[in-house]
Amino acid sequence: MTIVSISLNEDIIKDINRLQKNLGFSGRSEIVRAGLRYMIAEQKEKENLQGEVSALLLIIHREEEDDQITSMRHDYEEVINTHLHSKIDKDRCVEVFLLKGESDLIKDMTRKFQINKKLDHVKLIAM
Ligand code: NI
Repeated sequence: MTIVSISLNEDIIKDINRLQKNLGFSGRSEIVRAGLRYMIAEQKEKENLQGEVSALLLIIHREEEDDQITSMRHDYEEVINTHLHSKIDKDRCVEVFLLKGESDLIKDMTRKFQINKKLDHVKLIAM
């Protein structure tokens, strides 16, 4: 195995420690490996999407990012069948997009939301 050093902030360290305790991982390296395997599997699943597809995109974000979503969604109107936006609690919202159309556009939309650091959780589910 190759040793790689990474920088993590305090919040992530806390989350890792919690995961280690709750899920019974033997160490931090094991958690990081599991997380990366998960991300690689997700990415492969996405890469396998081809042609016309149906998918669900789930986003959880802080309320103040509402405008961000509204401006981003305009580029993808042609694949958005249904868009549901609802408040979860005092300062968080959930967005559900039912998508149908060209897989490249759906993958592009997912990627744009996923690389946006202001959004807490972005998940694409292929149907
Ligand atoms: Ni909202």
